[in-house]
Amino acid sequence: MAFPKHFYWGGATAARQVEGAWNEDGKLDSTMDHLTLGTKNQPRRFTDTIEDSEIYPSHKASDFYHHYKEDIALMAEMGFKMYRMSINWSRIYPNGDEDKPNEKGIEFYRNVFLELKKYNIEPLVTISHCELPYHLSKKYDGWLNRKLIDFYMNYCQTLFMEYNGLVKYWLTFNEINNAMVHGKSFIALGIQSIKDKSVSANLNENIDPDEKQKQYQAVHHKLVASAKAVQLAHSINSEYKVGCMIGGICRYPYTCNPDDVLLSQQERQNTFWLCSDIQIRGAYPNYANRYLNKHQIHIQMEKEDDEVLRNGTVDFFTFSYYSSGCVSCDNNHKKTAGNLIFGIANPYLKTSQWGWQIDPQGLRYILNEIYDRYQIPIIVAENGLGQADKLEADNTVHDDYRIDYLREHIKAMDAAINEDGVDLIGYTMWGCIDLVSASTGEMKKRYGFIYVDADDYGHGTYNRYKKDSFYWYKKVIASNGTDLD
Ligand code: BGP
Repeated sequence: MAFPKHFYWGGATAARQVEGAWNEDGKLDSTMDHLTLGTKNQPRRFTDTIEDSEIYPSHKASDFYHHYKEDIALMAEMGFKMYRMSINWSRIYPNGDEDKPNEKGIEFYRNVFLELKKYNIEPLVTISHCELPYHLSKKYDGWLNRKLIDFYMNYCQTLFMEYNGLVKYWLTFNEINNAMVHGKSFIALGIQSIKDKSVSANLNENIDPDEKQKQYQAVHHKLVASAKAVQLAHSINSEYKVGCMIGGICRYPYTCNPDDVLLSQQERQNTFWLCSDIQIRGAYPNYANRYLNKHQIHIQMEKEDDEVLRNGTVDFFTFSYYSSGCVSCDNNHKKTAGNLIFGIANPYLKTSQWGWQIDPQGLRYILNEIYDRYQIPIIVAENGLGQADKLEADNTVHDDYRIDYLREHIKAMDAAINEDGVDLIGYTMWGCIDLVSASTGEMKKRYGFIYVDADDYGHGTYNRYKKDSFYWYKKVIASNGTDLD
């Protein structure tokens, strides 16, 4: 069956993982520029100063900053209709709290958007993809400080004005719910409040209670900022469409024991639905109180917040989806890794090289859950397979494993649209060009259709090569999803 006529086929990246040029043309360091290289088993470390003996993968990343024309031409060759990218806040406002933006930063993204326009590729722009100007983290303690709302609004105002006519689709925050799930706290909190200054591929779900209180406060500030940004965008251009972006946490009850079923329902409410319920329905849901009371979390709110949240609901839903996991009252079961999800392994599923469970059917399942709840358009903003690739002597990469993964997920979307009636309008495959892994900092955990000749240590030519999946995706797009062979 065919996908809708104007389906947005495309790919996705984030500035901190693809751009590099971390201190060029007026840009200052972002929080992510302080994260060292890790591995599957060794956590990345957050350092206050940049240490000579360490490797900081975001500093060069895939060097998109200097290759964007070539990279966008390759996306166009595949037939992309949409490119999800993010803007590096510290390129536009290097410190985050200054009055005037950095013109060179503004110019860079304008050039990127013009390049996309040349090929009729629609940008989907994440305003804040898990990073902050480092100064905001250090001086204000990040999103724990309500002042961040004003700095963010200033940044948004600049983007909405400068790129009026070049961008239509915006996302306020990447995976805004991630602070509810794990200890990647510096994404929301500033460095003053972070106790465990490391990021690990096996994230720890047991957040310290004091930190939990701070996380929820910080997320509240982000939710208010998001709602204000939606209103601002619509007031500047009524054609602007602003979406939420939720980390896709799909967990099943491990057994039909009612205790497991109830627990999995509560987990989904607390970790998956909480933020989108607020961003789409405009208020904290009833079940939020149960969770907040249980953990003695008290969110400090201002008088205006209720109204701001009510009036700043988003236009569409986006989420990331890589894998699924299970929930059980019995903690003795085998655990699994995953993007944001860890927890109990599902015996019916296989895992990727990095231990993430592969579950295409889960994508159809969660798409139905989302659409039944909200009835607004949906974009799968991230989905893909991180795997080590081998560049052959003739510069080819035979990545049939990636093609298999993507094929099955595209079939699941097809069924969700054509059999279940879900209003899915786009698919931006994650890491369309190889980039630095968020959880480990590795380059060798590759997602792309386009191979970037660089290793974990920044060695390599940074030349771009087309993988087998490149030609395959080109065919998928040209046939609007009917030719998946
Ligand atoms: C999501 C992030 C992305 C991306 C992805 C894959 O949480 O939004 O930035 O990195 O996960 O994860 P990883 O890079 O750890 O493989």
